[in-house]
Amino acid sequence: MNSTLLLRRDGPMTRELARRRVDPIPSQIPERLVPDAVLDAVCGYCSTGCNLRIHTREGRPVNLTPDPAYPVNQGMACPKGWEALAPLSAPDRAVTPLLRGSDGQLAAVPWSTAIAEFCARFRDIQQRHGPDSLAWLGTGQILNEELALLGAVAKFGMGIRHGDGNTRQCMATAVAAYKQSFGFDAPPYTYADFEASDVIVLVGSNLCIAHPILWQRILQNPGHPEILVVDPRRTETAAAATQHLPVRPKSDLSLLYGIAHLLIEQGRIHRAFLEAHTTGFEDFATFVRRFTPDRVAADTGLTVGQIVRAADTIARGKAVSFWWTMGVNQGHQATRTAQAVINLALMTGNIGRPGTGANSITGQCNAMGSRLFSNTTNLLGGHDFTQPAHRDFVASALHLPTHTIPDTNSWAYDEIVDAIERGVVRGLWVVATNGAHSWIQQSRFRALLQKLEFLVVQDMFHTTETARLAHLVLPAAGWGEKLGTFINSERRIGLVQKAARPPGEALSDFNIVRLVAEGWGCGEQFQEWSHPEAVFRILQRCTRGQPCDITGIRGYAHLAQAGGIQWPFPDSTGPGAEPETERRLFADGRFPHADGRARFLFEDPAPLPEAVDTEYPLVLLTGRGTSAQWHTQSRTAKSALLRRLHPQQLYVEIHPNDAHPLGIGDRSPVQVRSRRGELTAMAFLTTTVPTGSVFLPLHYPEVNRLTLQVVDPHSRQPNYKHCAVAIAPISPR
Ligand SMILES: Nc1nc2c(c(=O)[nH]1)N[C@H]1C(S)=C(S)[C@@H](COP(=O)(O)OP(=O)(O)OC[C@H]3O[C@@H](n4cnc5c(=O)[nH]c(N)nc54)[C@H](O)[C@@H]3O)O[C@H]1N2
Ligand SMILES: Nc1nc2c(c(=O)[nH]1)N[C@H]1C(S)=C(S)[C@@H](COP(=O)(O)OP(=O)(O)OC[C@H]3O[C@@H](n4cnc5c(=O)[nH]c(N)nc54)[C@H](O)[C@@H]3O)O[C@H]1N2
Ligand code: SF4
Ligand SMILES: [Mo]
Repeated sequence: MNSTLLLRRDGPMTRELARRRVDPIPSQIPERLVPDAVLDAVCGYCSTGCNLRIHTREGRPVNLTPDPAYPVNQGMACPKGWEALAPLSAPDRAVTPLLRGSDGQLAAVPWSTAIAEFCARFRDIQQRHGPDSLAWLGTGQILNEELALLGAVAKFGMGIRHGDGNTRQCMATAVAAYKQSFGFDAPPYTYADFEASDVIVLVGSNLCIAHPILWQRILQNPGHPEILVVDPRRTETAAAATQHLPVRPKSDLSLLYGIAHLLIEQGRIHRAFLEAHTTGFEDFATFVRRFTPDRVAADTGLTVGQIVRAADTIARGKAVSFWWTMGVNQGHQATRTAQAVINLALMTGNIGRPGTGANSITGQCNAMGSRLFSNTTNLLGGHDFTQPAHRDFVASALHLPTHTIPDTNSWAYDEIVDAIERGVVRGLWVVATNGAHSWIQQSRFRALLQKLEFLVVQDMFHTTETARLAHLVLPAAGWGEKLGTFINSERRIGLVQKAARPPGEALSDFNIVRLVAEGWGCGEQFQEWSHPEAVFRILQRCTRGQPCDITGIRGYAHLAQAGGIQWPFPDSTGPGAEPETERRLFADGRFPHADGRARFLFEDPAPLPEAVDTEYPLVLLTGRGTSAQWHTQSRTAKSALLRRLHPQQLYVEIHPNDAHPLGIGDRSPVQVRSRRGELTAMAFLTTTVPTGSVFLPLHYPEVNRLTLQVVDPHSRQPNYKHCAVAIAPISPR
């Protein structure tokens, strides 16, 4: 933290904060701005985790040059990365705290008033309504040190029991699937696996658009691999595949079980691996017998030939890697679908070797960090709130008494939402997520946000759909304006340096949370959490002995010099040891479950929560639209260049065979309706969507008016990829 800057900016509270500052080991990476510098920073958009070196002149960022030596992106970047500096100077940056007055308007207030009001209102709610009456919603888009401080202060300091984040919308399924199957949330791969596979299977993943640099890594594969894409739409990725399997939406379970059945029937499985390293295979083999090619063809809409060819390709592969993203994670049976992918990798022995793996590709820049350190679903360091030994361990790593650590899990995002409806949750603190746009079944969610007694929104911009509903807006610094670390999809911890001063009175999330802790009166508990690198050391301690042990990292300078370091990297590796640049998990076939074995988990396909009918005859698919748009567009819409790379108006993709009978022409206005709401869009006629389905990109604020809050029972992740809609032309007046 730059305490002098804080001191200048604010009054006695921050002076107190600065006085208490204790930093036992001086940081080697300065947080102070250096006038002319080249600073390493991992990109703040997607989980690929590209390096974008930031050049500064006279203390201001002027340019970016991705480092060709960085193992992830090798000097490449996608449009969002190249334009990463643009949002920093946007005119709608939140530059002072804003408090809603008795006239209903948001007005600028000093930090001291904002923090005092926040704490007074939250404490009042907590005293009147008990410990379940407050909650926070965090994110996979702030630094590890920030999300850890937020989770620790909220849970251990302020006694807020329930915290979740936008990672629930995104990665919760992968977390649940890995934990149940492997015993720990452990994506096993390294990006070099894209280049070492001879068969690459992508399930519900549009890499070309959502992870363009990972797609580049596939293109660098010298072996011209077979690429199988399972996606109802002929996406940019599917169009480039050697086999596109256009499954009926949400029929993946049947396909994956059907492929398993063929492999077993033909004896093309890895018996020795199954016997040595897994449990439950025999039951699984019995279970999948009912998924005959004919049944699977009927369930998925594929031909028997397509299914048999896919199984044959997988069986012939010497190094087969299986990858999945939101087409799997967002579904009513998402966890079992992810596990059906994992099962295929296990039964064919495609794990732990180069070019293999059951690989969930992450979404946001620090979703992996939030999985380990946000204190929401896991206790710090991948621990479990409900296990006394874990609580004791973390308490001693934090030098806190064990009783400050709750012994129950938080409610999940959807449960927090339901608790607002029941009048139980009355105060909500939202950090770096824009739920009023991105959460499912939007009209209900927005109405519930308005029901809250006190809504605090901490964001870079005061104009987001969620910030507009807040009682208090706290202005946050963004990527490039603060120091800390992210963890990318392949478990690589990378450094993000500070290259710009936040505008006006905006502060880093780190400093905002420290102010809240002081205002609440629990600052004393977090004295050691004085500076990002000091927090990094605390987090390292919390990982000791875990599968994600990172005690061997020798500070931020080590991360910068090594080109990021993948977990695990325990100090037992040896003093002064250097990590290998690319590392994968499970080379020895040992999984983190107590018996060292991976589990086969499976379940019968369940009926769709909202099947199409005559009134709502089409399936709505939603997802990423272009590589130039990020989620709710609070950042990407600020770049004039990026705005030229995508349609300005909401569009709906529809097959000509569905459009023509309804009298819908290309580029004509249409109304799309579901049982929850309606929106207007421009029809985009294309054969890339299958008949019977339409596609809407999530980047436009209206889209979630249509979606239905259905969650997977294991992960509680919402199903953004299936509901029933109707579409009609809007006749020109
Ligand atoms: N440009 C850009 N890149 C991003 C993001 C962004 O907003 N913009 N967001 C980032 C984040 S947080 C995430 S989580 C990732 C998401 O990355 P992806 O998951 O690749 O993106 P989506 O478009 O949400 O979904 C992928 C595909 O799932 C398909 N799908 C829908 N239903 C089904 C189904 O039932 N079965 C199968 N097999 N497929 C189905 C959709 O047609 C879609 O093409 O992207 C990250 N990268
Ligand atoms: N229909 C549909 N809806 C979806 C999806 C889908 O496929 N279909 N996908 C879901 C998925 S996978 C995801 S991940 C979510 C994403 O949903 P959100 O998290 O709501 O989307 P973002 O636009 O990324 O919101 C991040 C917010 O944080 C702010 N911000 C950025 N950096 C900082 C910072 O450093 N500090 C602070 N305090 N604020 C910051 C931004 O201005 C922005 O308002 O959307 C989900 N919603
Ligand atoms: S691929 Fe992802 S991490 Fe790389 S530059 Fe683009 S948005 Fe950033
Ligand atoms: Mo995501």
